[in-house]
Amino acid sequence: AALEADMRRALVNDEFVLHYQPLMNMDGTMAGTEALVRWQHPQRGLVSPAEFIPVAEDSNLILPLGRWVMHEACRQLAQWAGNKRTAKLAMAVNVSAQQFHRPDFVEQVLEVLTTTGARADKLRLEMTESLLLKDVDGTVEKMQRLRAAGITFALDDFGTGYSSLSYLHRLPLDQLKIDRSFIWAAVKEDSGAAIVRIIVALGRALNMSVVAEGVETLEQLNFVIAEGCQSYQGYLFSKPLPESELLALIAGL
Ligand code: G
Ligand code: G
Ligand code: MN
Ligand code: NA
Repeated sequence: AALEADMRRALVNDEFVLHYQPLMNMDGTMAGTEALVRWQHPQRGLVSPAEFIPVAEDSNLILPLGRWVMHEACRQLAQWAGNKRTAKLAMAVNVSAQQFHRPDFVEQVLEVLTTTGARADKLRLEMTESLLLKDVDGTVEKMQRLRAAGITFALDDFGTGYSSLSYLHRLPLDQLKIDRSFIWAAVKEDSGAAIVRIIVALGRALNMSVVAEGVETLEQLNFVIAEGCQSYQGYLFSKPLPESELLALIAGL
């Protein structure tokens, strides 16, 4: 509850910031970035979302925080559109279940696009298996409305939740992100490699591009390239960065 009150104060004081982790194509070009929120706390320094997102999700705070993230990511996306070096980048935003299942979620996102001038076809929403399976009919309906505007969808942390393969084909997903635990296991155990292979085949069968998450070593990168992943994220290329550092990185590519 102390943390919750502190977060309310932080929202008012504008203490949250977004960092951006590159999503890399296998040819070395940058496909886009994933926006990841951090809390620039006046006393505690940079606080990880692993610490405050679960607290925000247990209260209603995830709603104003999620709105702030969506707005800030789209503002940044619109700004990048005006620069040759960054114009092609897509922006991925993580969406919490509470946020998505609000009745006005679709209108909220469309309004943010209008307000910021960001292009819908550059915005990708990342959602987890449990979020998507909560109310499949309602979920599909919302996704289709957002999709009609040009927004795309990624299934995040794939393999860690309770996926139901029977529902997966009903969801209009564009991208499947393999959870990092499988990428790490893949170069350690035969069974891990087999799981990655199956997930890539599943993605291909369902017409989704497949992203390897948490790539930390060249061995892992070579493995996921060989298995047919289309892109990757991970510390091997870059951790999530403040915008200024991301731009410096892009300038050096
Ligand atoms: O950036 P980092 O790996 O520390 O993030 C930790 C966790 O917090 C991840 O599961 C990530 O998805 C989640 N997270 C980061 N930013 C956001 C956000 O803006 N919204 C939501 N819902 N989750 C986020
Ligand atoms: O749950 P989600 O996939 O949205 O969370 C992304 C999280 O993964 C972020 O907190 C980010 O910092 C973290 N991350 C990204 N790449 C790597 C990596 O290569 N290794 C580790 N350990 N974490 C990573
Ligand atoms: Mn994510
Ligand atoms: Na993920």
